[in-house]
Formats: sequence, structure tokens, C-alpha cells
Amino acid sequence: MDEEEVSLDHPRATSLRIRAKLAHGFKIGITSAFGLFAHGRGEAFDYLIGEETTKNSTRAIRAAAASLLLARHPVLSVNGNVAALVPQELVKLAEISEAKLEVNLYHRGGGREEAIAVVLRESGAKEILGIGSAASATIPEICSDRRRVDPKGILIADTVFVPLEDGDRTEALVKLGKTVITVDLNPLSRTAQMSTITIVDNIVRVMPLLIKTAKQLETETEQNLQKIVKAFNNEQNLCESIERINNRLKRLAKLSRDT
Ligand code: PTJ
Repeated sequence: MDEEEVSLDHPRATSLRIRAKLAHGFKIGITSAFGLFAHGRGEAFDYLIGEETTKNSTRAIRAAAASLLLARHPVLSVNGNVAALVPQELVKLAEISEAKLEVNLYHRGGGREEAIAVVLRESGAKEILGIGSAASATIPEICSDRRRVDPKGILIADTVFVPLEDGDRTEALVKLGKTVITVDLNPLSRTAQMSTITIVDNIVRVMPLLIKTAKQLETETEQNLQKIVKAFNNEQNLCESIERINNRLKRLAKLSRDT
């Protein structure tokens, strides 16, 4: 089913449209089959969170926007899922934060990098790092293709935005002293726990808000941006997400006991 074929009055229309985007991404060779499983896991956590942007997500988005604006060499890492879901938003965020876009995949090959580059170019990207032999540098302690990075991008970045990431690379990037910003609906994942700033929310809700917040903060002084980043506590934020899930489950359990 294509995105346009999803009936607007279907009770799960938003969720079905997101699925359709990913299915299309799979069909045109940008999303991997593993990406579809990853999305299923994300959906389950989104359901538990309540499919909305929470207060703690808003707080993390603000800290992420401030961090990107403060960075000297920010890089937005693009995988097959985010390329299918939010390509235009990635290009916009890169423009506002003066960040580089780098394609970095868990599973390379099969023309996926090139297909993702086409989608990003169609969305307005001028420069795309990490394609083919451009990913000539290696970051240590990663088993997947994600260790291959661009010397003009992730290798020299001080701040890396890595939405829908796996734990290995997050840990490696943090060990290299980089600020790591992630978007992950699962607050228990290794990525969520290891990152400097974790936005526990759906990437499709996060990107427009991140762009809006970066625009609002663009004119702030470096000192004020530093204050926002310093005031943010990732551990506390993650605890709040877990508590939210816990409380929602308790409420649902009570409802089913009472009926
Ligand atoms: O395109 P590739 O080859 O680089 O592969 C990308 C995937 C996503 C397959 C790869 O990075 C992977 O295997 O990721 P994981 O380890 O499954 O982690 C993905 C995390 O993203 C999980 O914790 C999901 O809950 C979460 N997630 C999935 N969809 C969304 C999401 N978080 C936010 N928004 C979503 N839409």
C-alpha cells in the first residue's frame, strides 16, 4: 500500500503512513530488511509512550538543537530508515546547523548508499559524505560497516547526530570524545543509555521540532546555548521516559482489572 492510499479516517492512519514510507524505502532500495524489524520495535515503544512528544523529549530536543548550533564540526548521520522517513527534514536541519550529511550504514552494498544519496539530493542536499570509497577512514571497536566513515565527516566531527542507531557505534563515538545525539523510542537501548543526548520520541515527530527549535535558538549567544546544554541531564530524562511507560502500563492494567 502506498502512503496516499492510506485512508485519512483510519484510526491508525499516521502509523500506517509511516509504515508505507518505509515499505516504499525498502522497495526503492534505501531501507534494509533489518530496518523494517527495527521500525517494528520502535512502533511498540511508541505505543507504550503514547505516540506523542513528551516534556522530556521537548527538553532533549532543545539541548540537541543547542548542541548542534555550538558544534564546530557537526555531522548528521543518515541510515536507510531515516532516509525513507525524513529526508527533507535532514537537509533542512543540516542547513540551519551548518552540519555535514554523511551516509553511514549498518549494512553497506547493493547500491543502498547511492540510492540514499539520490533521495537526499532530490531533497535539496548539495554535499553528501560517506558514499563508496569516500568512507575511507575507520573508527575502532565496531563490528559492522558502520566503522567505515568519511575523513571529512564523522571522523573529525565533534558532534554527531545518529538517529536510530545501534549501541556499538554510539559507544565507540562517545569513547572518541564526540558529543552523540540520538533519537530512539526505546529508552532502555544501549544507544539511548550511552548517548550524550537521547531524544525518546519518533523521528517523524522529532525532526520538525528540532528544526523549529534550532531556528529559534539560532540568534542566542554561545553562553546561553552552553547553559541549555549544561542544564540537560540525560540520565534523569531517560528515567522519566521509563517511568512514563511504567505508569501507563499500570493504568492500563488497572483499567483491564476494573472491567
Ligand atoms: O540502514 P542501516 O543498514 O544503517 O540499518 C539501520 C537499522 C535501524 C536497521 C540499524 O541501525 C539497527 O539495527 O538499529 P537497531 O539496533 O534495531 O536500533 C534501532 C532503534 O531505533 C531501536 O531501539 C528502535 O526502537 C528505534 N526506532 C525504530 N524506529 C524508530 C525508532 N526510534 C525513533 N523513531 C523511529 N521511527
